[in-house]
Amino acid sequence: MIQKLPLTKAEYREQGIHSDTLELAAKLFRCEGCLYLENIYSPDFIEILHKAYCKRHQHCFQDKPSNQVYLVGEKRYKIAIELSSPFDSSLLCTHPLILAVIKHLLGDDVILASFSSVTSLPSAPDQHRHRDHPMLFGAAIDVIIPCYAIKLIIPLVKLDNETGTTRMWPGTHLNLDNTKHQDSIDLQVPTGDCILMDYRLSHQGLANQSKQVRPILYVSYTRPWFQDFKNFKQLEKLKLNKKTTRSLRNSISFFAKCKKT
Ligand SMILES: O=C(O)CCC(=O)C(=O)O
Repeated sequence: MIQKLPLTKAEYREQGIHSDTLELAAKLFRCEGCLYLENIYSPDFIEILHKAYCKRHQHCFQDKPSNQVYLVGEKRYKIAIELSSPFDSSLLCTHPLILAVIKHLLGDDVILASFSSVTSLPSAPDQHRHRDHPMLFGAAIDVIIPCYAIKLIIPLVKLDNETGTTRMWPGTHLNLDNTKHQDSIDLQVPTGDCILMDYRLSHQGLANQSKQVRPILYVSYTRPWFQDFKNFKQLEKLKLNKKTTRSLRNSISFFAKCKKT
């Protein structure tokens, strides 16, 4: 079971989160390693992003992977996205509701670490089960320490049994051996909803049995000392221009030169 954070009408209207709700978010996230946020974006906004994404990256959607993608499974490509219109919207990396939760979980000095996407092509098979990053020490302390890196998952099409959802194993961020834990959940996610996931959580993209490509946006936030050295071997972590660099700086810290690792 992955809990939905119960946001009140006032919280949606005022785009701010009450301290009690933040406490609940922290409790649920600590226990499950993920948190479901409903109705964060309007489906119309997601459709604008979806159309722009497909137009921009159409040339990458080939069975033979191009050098602009990084393979994260068969027919499953990680693609860097330039933060230019419409991806320069402040709602993506610095959404007030999401950022309030993220700062509560990772601290006020949180870093925006990366902005990227994963697209599965039609007939992509199940991805391998994995965590997003090796544990820090490979020892018991890894599952005692608080979260240090979070991935925000924003699907650009609805995730269901046809397009393939992301299977998650709640609680595995607190298990050193992630293969032991068997109770998984396959979330059905309409457009507009999003999910926060601890980097340590075990998960797997499921097969795309539809005829359309299935893109998901990922925004990563980390504590300032953490460096993701696994996921950006050939890709830029943040593709910024001068305008987005300037506007982002007012809301969140980031490393201006996010080199490939
Ligand atoms: O395609 C998916 O659903 C999951 C992809 C993912 O989370 C990953 O590659 O780390």
